[in-house]
Amino acid sequence: MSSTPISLKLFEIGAIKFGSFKLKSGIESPIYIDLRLIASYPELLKQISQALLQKVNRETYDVLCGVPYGALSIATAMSLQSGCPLIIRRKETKSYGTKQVIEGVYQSGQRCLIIEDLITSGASILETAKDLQTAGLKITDAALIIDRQQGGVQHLQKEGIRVHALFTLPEILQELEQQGKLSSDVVQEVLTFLENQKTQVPQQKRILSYSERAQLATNPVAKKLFALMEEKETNLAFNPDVSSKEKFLKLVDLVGPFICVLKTHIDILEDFDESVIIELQKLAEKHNFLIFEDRKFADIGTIVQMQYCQGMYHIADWADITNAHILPGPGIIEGLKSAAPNKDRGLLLLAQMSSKGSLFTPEYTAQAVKLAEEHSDFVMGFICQQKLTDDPRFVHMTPGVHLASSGDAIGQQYNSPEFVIGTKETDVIIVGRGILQADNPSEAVERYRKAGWQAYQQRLEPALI
Ligand code: 5IU
Repeated sequence: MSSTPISLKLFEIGAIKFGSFKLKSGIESPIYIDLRLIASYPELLKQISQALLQKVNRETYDVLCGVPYGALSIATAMSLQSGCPLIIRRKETKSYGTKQVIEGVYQSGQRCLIIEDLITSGASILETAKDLQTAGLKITDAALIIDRQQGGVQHLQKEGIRVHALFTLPEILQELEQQGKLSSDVVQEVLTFLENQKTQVPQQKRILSYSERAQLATNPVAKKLFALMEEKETNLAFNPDVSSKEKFLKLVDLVGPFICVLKTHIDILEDFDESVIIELQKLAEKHNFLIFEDRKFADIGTIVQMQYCQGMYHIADWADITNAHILPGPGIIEGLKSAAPNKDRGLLLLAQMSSKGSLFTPEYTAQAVKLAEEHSDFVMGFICQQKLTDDPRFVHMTPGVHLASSGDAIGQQYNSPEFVIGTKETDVIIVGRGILQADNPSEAVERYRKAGWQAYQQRLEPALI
């Protein structure tokens, strides 16, 4: 069997088909490639993995990692044949909370060879490379079976990754034609299709720093926040969800030097009186942080106006930031905005929640982005679980962050600071119990600050971003 060319074998098992196929994008294609079928043909899998191992100098890597899922079996077969250890990248990290994105044994600084079945734009390889890099691995090479010749190799080259492909798609077509499996008409049709499909090599995105975004922000509180984050080197927000004002103020004084935002649920305090606000404002001045009352307004414009400015708490008087659900429509934003006309105030829109079974849908989240764009003088950003827009003016703040736990018994789901800032590309981590319930909260607050800040700095580095 190993004497049969791999390309012919791929055709024989139906991993490469010719005809008329409707792709996910709706486009009609004269060719269809599904290399996952290889896993069902052990001899072919062996032949392919041997060929891939021969393609890349063994001196250039320490571990192997297949892009999930198509290349997992290939990478495993390569590992078995070469004795080179394998690591696995999880694709669905979210539902696993703080569990590792990368499974297996490896050390920071080791070189990882990425294995893939097919390359089109290179996006899947880059995504895997980014997770591996976040885990401290070095990525210089990727080995794969087929290069569709649609820009992916050049894209990866720009990002510092050399691609070793067993075949280009035109080479396979030529081989099949020579073997009498394809007519020259079909070959020509497929080549023309591929030419028309050529993807643009995407421009490398440059990540803006917090201070650059301070210049661009259209809301005054967002401007202040971005600037102070850079100045204090912190993207950590803390919520001391405790019920006594004494404990609350003590904690705030303790964490103040390490945070950019202090998030409150003022109605949790059992002994609330005006002195809390006076002391809180003094501490905000002393330690240079902003105050965010996590009030989650959800009523019609006129009611939220009153809830924001009146009642026991007079939130608009002391909270730089508050937040609102968009369920009632744009009136809630207009109501809150008109309630604090002469103050620098910012509103965060609730676009996603961290809790299990949350009813937020992608369409609803997209509406939050649209409303933010339409009210960018007052709306400063989002409470969310991932970056929602490339618009640099908006701050993305993410609750549900913990270094040691994956959730609580009543629905909270946690991710790590590295995952939230590095992979999900949000801006601020919101931490409560991770610090509050730590044996040593003052040590924990610095640990969270450092983890969040390092993830941000890594994101700013141009390579592979
Ligand atoms: N919070 C969430 N998830 C959300 C939203 C708010 O946890 O989606 I919107 C609040 C609740 C709590 C804080 O005040 O963020 C998280 O605290 P812990 O880190 O202690 O779970």
